[in-house]
Amino acid sequence: MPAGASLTNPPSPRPQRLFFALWPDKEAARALHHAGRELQAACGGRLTRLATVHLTLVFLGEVAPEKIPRLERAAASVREEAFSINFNRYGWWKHNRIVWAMPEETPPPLRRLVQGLETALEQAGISCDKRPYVPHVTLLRKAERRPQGEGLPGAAWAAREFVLVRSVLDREGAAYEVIGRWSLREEAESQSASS
Ligand code: 2AM
Repeated sequence: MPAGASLTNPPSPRPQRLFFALWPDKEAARALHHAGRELQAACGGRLTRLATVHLTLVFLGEVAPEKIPRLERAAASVREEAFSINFNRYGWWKHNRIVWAMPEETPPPLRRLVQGLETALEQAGISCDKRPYVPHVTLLRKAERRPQGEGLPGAAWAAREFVLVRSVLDREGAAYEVIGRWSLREEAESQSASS
């Protein structure tokens, strides 16, 4: 038993690193992973694994496990329509050496989804990253040179649900586990809800 712990007063479970995200279908994941591989040839760096390609919506950071039910209720209160995104811009951030894919234009339902989640979390008393939202899929980390992304095809992605993800660091980088999922409304459903 670790020093300081006792049977009558067990140590509280460890905080978990969590974030809300969109997870791509197989085709979109493959297209983005392929783009990452092409870009890697020119700019080096570490390629995001196919299984971990994702779009972060809201980053929560370390969350105490007892807050998770509240977090889930907040997520369930967010109602947004399904939408599609076309990741057709490739570029990098020099300061953190990330090579990314972005949509040329952010779809309004994506922006509303992020704002809806942030508001629901705030009302539930759960803090999250407050920096302005920049939708991006990280394709490479520790890139050595600026990418030349011209001529690469875009990747279309149909978002039908959002997920809550736990991130655990392992020897290969971050391993992600989906611990909750919520559907976005299909068009017919959105129309009948708004009429
Ligand atoms: P990144 O790919 O740009 O690093 C899991 O770490 C996910 O959360 C990644 O998509 C990562 O974005 C994002 N993330 C990590 N730390 C973050 C932070 N402090 N603020 C916002 N997003 C963060």
